[in-house]
Order: sequence, then C-alpha cells, then structure tokens
Amino acid sequence: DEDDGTDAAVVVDTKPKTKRPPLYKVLLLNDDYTPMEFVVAVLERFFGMSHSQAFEIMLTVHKKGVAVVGVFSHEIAETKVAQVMDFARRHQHPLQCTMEKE
Ligand code: TYC
Repeated sequence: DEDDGTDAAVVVDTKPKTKRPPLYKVLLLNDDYTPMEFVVAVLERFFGMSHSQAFEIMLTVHKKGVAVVGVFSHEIAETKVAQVMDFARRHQHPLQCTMEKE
C-alpha cells in the first residue's frame, strides 16, 4: 500500500491558453460583367482603401480570379460580405463576396 515510486509519471499540466477569436478572410471574386469602376468603388466604400489601393486589388481579382480584401472577426466579416452583396444586388451587378476562416 506504500508508494514505492515505481509508477510512471503522467504529464498533467496544461499550457495557459489565452483565447483569441478566429479571424476570417473576406474574398472578392471575379466575374465577366461587373464594371471595374464599380469594384473600385466597393473597395473604397466598404474596405477603406485609397483609390490606387482599390484599383490595384481590383486588377488582382480581375487577373487571378479572387483576392483577399480584408481579415476581420466573424461578425465584422459577415457585415462586410452582406454590405457588398447588397450593394451589388441593388446595382444589378453579379459581383460575389464571400468569407472563409483564416
Ligand atoms: N472582370 C470584370 C470586368 O472585366 C472586372 C471585375 C474585377 C469584376 C473584379 C469583379 O471582383 C471583380 N469588367
């Protein structure tokens, strides 16, 4: 019944974990119909980009098919996607904006 010290040690300590919220990439997708200037206006209006930044990202999407336009918390990313999709729909452009976990 005495502890003779023959049992294997078991690690029980855990890392002190600080919970960081997951981040989400907001993606803009290319299409054949949305005017380039409309996409530039979207990036300026909803993502706070300068005109030249916005033009650069728009061209990246146009050439590569998709680009990350920002990284946000889940709630902010959802809001950005909804704002872009609503703005595009109201202007009858097929522009698509989505989000994915980083
Ligand atoms: N490909 C479009 C055109 O030639 C421009 C465009 C760029 C559309 C980016 C969507 O996310 C987009 N008019």
